Amino acid sequence: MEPHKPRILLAASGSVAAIKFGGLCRSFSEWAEVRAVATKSSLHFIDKASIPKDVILYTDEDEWSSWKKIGDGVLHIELRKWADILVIAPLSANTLGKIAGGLCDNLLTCIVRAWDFNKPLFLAPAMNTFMWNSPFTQRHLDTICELGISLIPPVTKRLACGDYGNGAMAEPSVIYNTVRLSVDSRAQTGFNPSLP
Ligand code: PCO
Repeated sequence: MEPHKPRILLAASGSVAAIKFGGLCRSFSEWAEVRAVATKSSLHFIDKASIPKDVILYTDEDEWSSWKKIGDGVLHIELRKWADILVIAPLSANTLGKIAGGLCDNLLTCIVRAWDFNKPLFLAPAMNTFMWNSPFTQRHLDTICELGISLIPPVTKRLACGDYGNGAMAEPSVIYNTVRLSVDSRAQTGFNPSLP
């Protein structure tokens, strides 16, 4: 059987860097099968018209709309089973904290809470420098590191509020290349996303 294209679940949480989410979906969809998840606050920054037509965008509203009776699929579980890889870009300070604490109060954090950590999960944080430098960040990153999650570190540049500092989301090309390289190297070691 031909291995299928990698199934990438791309998610955005509530940071101004979500303005770049449509572009990220576009670049990934040229190589992989992409589905997208957006939190309520990320929708403030996402231009839905920038999401490619073949990429389904799921939001919290979709979580329970198709569930009617026992046995019907539950969206966060379906997406968790479907995806080979989860990429959260941007990852807000709030969603970082929730993931580190195991909280799950929306579609995205429920997917993470149900995640199979044998499958890659990439996080690209984006937040103000004061938040990035807060002692909470290191605590949360330590937890995330223990779980085997891969961090795509933020960069130093002009931020949404005009401040200059670390906390800006890594360039979309860096996010794309990091994920692509890791998938290609797993493929070389015999990993096949179409096998269980
Ligand atoms: C609020 N938050 C941020 C988010 C991180 N910033 C970035 C970049 C953008 C412009 O290139 C906003 C995408 O600076 O990722 O700034 C802080 S004041």
